[in-house]
Amino acid sequence: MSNETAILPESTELTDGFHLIMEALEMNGIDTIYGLLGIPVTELGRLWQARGNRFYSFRNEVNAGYAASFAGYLTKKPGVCLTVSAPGFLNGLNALANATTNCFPMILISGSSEREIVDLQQGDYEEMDQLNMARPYAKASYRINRVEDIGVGVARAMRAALSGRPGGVYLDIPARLLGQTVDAVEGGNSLFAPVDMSPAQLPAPDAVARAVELIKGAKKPLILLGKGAAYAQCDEQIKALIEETGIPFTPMSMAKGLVPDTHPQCAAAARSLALKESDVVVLVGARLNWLLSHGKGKTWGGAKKFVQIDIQANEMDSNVKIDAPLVGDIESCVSALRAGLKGMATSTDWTGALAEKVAASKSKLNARINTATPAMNYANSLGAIRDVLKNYPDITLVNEGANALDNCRMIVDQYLPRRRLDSGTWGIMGMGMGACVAAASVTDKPVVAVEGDSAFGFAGMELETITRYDLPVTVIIMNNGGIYRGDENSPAHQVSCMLFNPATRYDKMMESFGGKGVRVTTPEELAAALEASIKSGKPTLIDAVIDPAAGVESGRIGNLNVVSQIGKK
Ligand code: FYN
Ligand code: ADP
Ligand code: MG
Repeated sequence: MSNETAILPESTELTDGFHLIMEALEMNGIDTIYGLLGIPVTELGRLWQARGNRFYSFRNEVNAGYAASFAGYLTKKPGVCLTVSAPGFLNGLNALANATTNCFPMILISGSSEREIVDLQQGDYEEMDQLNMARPYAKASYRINRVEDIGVGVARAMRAALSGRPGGVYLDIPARLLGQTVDAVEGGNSLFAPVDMSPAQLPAPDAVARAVELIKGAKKPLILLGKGAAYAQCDEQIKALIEETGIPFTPMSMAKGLVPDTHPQCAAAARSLALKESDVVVLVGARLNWLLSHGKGKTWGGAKKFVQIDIQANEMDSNVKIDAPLVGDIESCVSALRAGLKGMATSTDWTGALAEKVAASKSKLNARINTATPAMNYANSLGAIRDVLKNYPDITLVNEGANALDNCRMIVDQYLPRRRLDSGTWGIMGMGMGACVAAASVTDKPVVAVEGDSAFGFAGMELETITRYDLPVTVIIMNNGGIYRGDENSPAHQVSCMLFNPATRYDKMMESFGGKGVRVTTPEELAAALEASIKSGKPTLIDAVIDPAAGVESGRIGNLNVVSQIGKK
């Protein structure tokens, strides 16, 4: 170090790791960081804000990480999360793993302890080999050791998060790097913005021809839209493909609204029939994972051919044979399909059968929604929410829980792309409050979260974050007093492991942070409170008391649960 200082002329201006990291992020279009500060990154947060950038400071890193990942999904730009070392890093890593699983672009930046002490396991402050711990859970992991490598380190993180299949990237920042100095001009020159970070990837012409032939020959084609299609931001192309071919479509949960749920070709309300009876299924940015019964079994009925559009070549055949793989970016693939399918029409026998089922399912569901019950249930409370939200199509809906998730997905229609954020590929609980902050920070528009009371509990303290930033967020708690249900019998001298304290007042919790809290017990009260909170643009929590007996074990995925038969009569 002393040598380096000696060769610098006295008048040379210096910069340091703190400033170069901030400049590199700014150069890459990052203006917002979600995080939680402490040793050794505190000063980075302060300096970041002092430069006029935004910092959303959370109460637990996992929620900051979820916010970053959903911001990444919404903007097609990596969401950045900043944490302290070891425990802070581990909390953030949870969200990074979820981002990678969901194909959301995110960068987790964590401060870390001194390498020479960590590597000899000499017991440093928050000692942990973070880089290696992150590796299995991230799309890529890098450490920047030298101040002159900050430009290339940030560029690599950006490109790894965005290119091909998006994912989570870990960037390890040793404490010492932040304070390292370098000549300011030299440092500035080492930074750059990478060119074309998610380049178009055109599908091969023979792959397009194969897919076109298969789709043209189909008697009962179906398009399945996944959140990859929503992420791709080629909404008009996708709508045009659907409308020009007349093929019915069904959206995966976060693809709802990419084409409106009320579109005449939407077969969501005939989902089982559509999956079972279709003969050619075109997967657009959707994986044949557990959410689609791995493409086999009784969900899918008889013989089926699959066309799959995905940027990740080895996604093909992951569960069943893909008859026409289309490897490329969704916009290029969909536009190639449109050209090849010009003039195609879909059999009205097929579309008519689906439309009939859609109408029947909708009228059955409406009958449930319109049935008054002594205590609110999921159907009539969510029906009230649906009727309010249809007048605010631009609102982002955040949704998690088990029954709260499944019923809300079924009942509440979406009209615009990327307006629904939920538990995603892993079916996680706890993403809701982070997603609310992400949506509010990205859109500057109202956000409504429909939360199971259990799911909300994972991140309840972030109500303070929401009120501190005065975000236009309404959190609705579907409060049935327990996990799945609130009426489970407790064993002698114990409280059931599935129950919560029935005295809980979530509305008062919100009031304690200075937000508005409302408790409602009827669909009418719920609708009025929601309407008022959206209009107010103020942080609000609606504690919606529903029947403790409402809800079923594991929601609609009870088939995945394992139950002991031993000792059962
Ligand atoms: C859908 N449906 C409707 C409508 N929309 N009926 C009437 N009107 C409307 N608008 C019907 C649809 O046809 C289905 O009936 C049913 O409602 C459910 O629709 P959904 O939700 O699309 O279908 P399904 O089978 O539940 O979807 C499978 C799934 C989904 C796995 C993709 O359940 C899902 O995303 N689950 C995530 C669960 C999760 O992550 N939980 C968190 C962990 S909970 P039929 O056609 O008659 O079948 C831990 O315990
Ligand atoms: P869902 O849960 O809605 O079914 P998934 O997360 O399973 O959606 O699938 C999303 C898929 O979309 C991933 O396989 C991912 O590789 C793919 N994907 C994401 N962005 C693009 C893109 N721009 N072009 C092509 N494929 C993409
Ligand atoms: Mg509950």
